[in-house]
Amino acid sequence: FMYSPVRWQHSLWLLSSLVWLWPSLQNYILFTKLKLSWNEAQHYCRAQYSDLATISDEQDISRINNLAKDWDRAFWIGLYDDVNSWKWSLVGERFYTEVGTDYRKWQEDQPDNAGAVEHCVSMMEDGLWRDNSCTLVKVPLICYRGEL
Ligand SMILES: [Ca+2]
Repeated sequence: FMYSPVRWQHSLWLLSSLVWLWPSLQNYILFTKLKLSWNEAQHYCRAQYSDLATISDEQDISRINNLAKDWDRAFWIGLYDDVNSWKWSLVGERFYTEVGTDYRKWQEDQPDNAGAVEHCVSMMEDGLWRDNSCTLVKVPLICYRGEL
């Protein structure tokens, strides 16, 4: 048996680089154990990552569906209503594809602003979106991590 410190060091270095690279490749982070209001969810994502998830095309949808495939309930995304129009919580053109900020994937008959209190958007188990009360509904969330 020959102990090879150089080889061991090399493997360690390789491993730590992988661990370091992995999170930066994962742009969406789903938190299934938290149940927060939309504003709490926004605060949580802004404190730890970039913001609540922005979704700007079909590719984003399929990435999130992959991430959430074992998850069958609603979670907050970054879309909210400032009364006049829907907006993404995450600000900055560089985060958006050529589709821009206009991409939407509503459930049938949504958004309906039921009770005139639904100003925040969640993604449902079918992958489609609906507007909900920002404060009455407490669900998990999906954050977005922008490239540094
Ligand atoms: Ca609704």
